[in-house]
Amino acid sequence: MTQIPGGRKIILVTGGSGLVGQAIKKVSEEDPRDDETFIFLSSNDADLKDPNATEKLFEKYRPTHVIHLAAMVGGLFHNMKHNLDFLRNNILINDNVLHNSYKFGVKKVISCLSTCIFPDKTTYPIDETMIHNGPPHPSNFGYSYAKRMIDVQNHAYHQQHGCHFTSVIPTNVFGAHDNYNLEDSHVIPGLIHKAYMAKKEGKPLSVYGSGTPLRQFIYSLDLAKLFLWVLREYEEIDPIILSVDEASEVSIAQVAQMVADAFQLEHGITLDTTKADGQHKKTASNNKLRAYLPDFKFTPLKDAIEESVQWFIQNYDKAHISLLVELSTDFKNMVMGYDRVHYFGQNVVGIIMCLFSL
Ligand code: GFB
Repeated sequence: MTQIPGGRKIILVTGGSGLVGQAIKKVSEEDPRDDETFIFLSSNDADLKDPNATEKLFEKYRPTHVIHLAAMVGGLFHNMKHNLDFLRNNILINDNVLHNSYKFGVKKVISCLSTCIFPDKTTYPIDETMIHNGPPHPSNFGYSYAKRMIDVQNHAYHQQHGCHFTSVIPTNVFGAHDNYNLEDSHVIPGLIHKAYMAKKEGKPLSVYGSGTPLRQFIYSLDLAKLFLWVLREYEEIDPIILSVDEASEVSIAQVAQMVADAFQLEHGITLDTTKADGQHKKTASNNKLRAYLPDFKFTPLKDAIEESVQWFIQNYDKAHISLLVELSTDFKNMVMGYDRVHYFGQNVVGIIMCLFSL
């Protein structure tokens, strides 16, 4: 085990440029500790699917602690199309990060799972003891089995080498710096992106599916505060669910209405029932968390949606939006001679296509 003089924590955050990573960056800067130094990595720093590149990273930073967020992630529709990639990429990333954490004597690793990994056929509410009790929902079995393996790896490293690797299981996360790509995104960033365009085009917000599925949504900033608590205080190898209370569970239609209200949409929402609903519900118990933190205050969902919408509007130009999806909408508009200036300013490829269309 590497002993760091003065007990300083060097905390490596894999996937540090994404939704949860950026929230941990914000919260850790607002609540700094003298003995903590955070290093936020992005996929530009190293391809964690590559064992040699991962080893070089650990060699370079010699972390004492790791918050492991890096993963192939995505919403229902992305999972349904890429279960094999989700399985293989996440297994490779997780094995490289955990094995190098062992080799470099990392004192603590916190990996991030998700409540979608729990069995689909189960009793509710779901709790931490049920993680391996049967197959996950077929829409995301690749991601789910790869993430379940982390819990198995954590116990194996602890049993054989005494390592202190643990994991947290958040419910659906949302907030600033999300992925707004309409094909790959989760539901809330997808709705925020579509509401932004509906506002611009004076149209209703199209909600995929029946709107009846139920979800517990945790705001990225609340999750970040809980990650810092786990880093500093949580000593178990067993995972812990990080979720809002069961009473805060809402339907997709209810959360879509909150997004529409935040944009003050005038044409309401429509349901596109040609699209899948996915898992009907994955109601999770946060009793274990509440036993540790009975007074933790979660941001009310409506307020968190408002803040997330304002962030997207103010950061639209640099938000993670897929170019192709953007082009098709605007290309149609451009061809109809609308919004030309916006087009040229934004997209190199757009310019080429413009030139092509002139
Ligand atoms: O966040 P989401 O994509 O994934 O939410 P899951 C899907 C639910 O939202 C479905 C509805 O019921 C969709 O029909 N929905 C409505 C939309 N409009 C939209 C939209 O514009 N985009 C999307 N994406 N959904 C994921 C797992 O499950 O949960 C992942 O597949 C991960 O692996 C994530 O665990 C947290 O909540 O169904």
